[in-house]
Amino acid sequence: MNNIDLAYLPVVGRGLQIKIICEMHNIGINYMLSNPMGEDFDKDSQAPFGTIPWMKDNNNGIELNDSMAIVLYLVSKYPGPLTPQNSEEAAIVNMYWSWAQDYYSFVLSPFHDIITGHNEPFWRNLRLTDTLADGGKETGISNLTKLHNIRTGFLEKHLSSNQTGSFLTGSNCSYADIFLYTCVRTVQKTAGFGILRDSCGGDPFKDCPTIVSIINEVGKIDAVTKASGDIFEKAPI
Ligand SMILES: N[C@@H](CCC(=O)N[C@@H](CS)C(=O)NCC(=O)O)C(=O)O
Repeated sequence: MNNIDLAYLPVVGRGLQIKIICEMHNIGINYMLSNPMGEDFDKDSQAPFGTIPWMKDNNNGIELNDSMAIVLYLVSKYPGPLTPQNSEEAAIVNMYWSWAQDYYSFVLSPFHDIITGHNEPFWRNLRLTDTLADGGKETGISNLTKLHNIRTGFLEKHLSSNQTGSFLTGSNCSYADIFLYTCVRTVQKTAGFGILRDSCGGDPFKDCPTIVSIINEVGKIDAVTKASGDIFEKAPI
């Protein structure tokens, strides 16, 4: 069986989508927990960019240190149901993937700072932002809730007038659907994102029926439930 080393954290984050994709494409994973939430891998010295996810393909030794690069590599090197059929399909899937990546980076990730109480500058090497600055927690949550509504509002409007099947790009599930699924379920279910649910009156996706119907379709795929296990119930974020 194909086999990769994958270093990430014991949270949903940017790791679960890679696990699901591996499950769907029959790729075995040696899962390593990185600092600051594990000791199998030291992202600061072992990952070239100091971030995770990081992966190494044990078949050929290639190492990759970016989630999208990892996913694009895996679906092209080890073809399966998520491999795009042509350049046009790949381009559209990548566009939706990047929607989810932006939503994760600019909405979910700043929420992580509030949930975990981290507000020191440079606690992450990727950005110099303090979500709690200029108004503290309440203002931070209110601003990010606004951003959540704007971002999801654009996607919902676009999908409700363009969607042609059960998934983002038609009748087949893509790796972008998988990332959208992990983001939406994180917000709907994890304990930490209770603050966003409360801030939205209970359901942050109440005005997003198209997004929710896509997510529910993704949730029916066996490999998705198998790879997810009880992570949404157990992981904090
Ligand atoms: N563009 C990168 C971003 C990776 C990223 O931000 N990873 C976070 C965890 S989800 C991280 O390693 N943060 C630690 C840091 O920035 O120092 C990717 O998608 O892989």
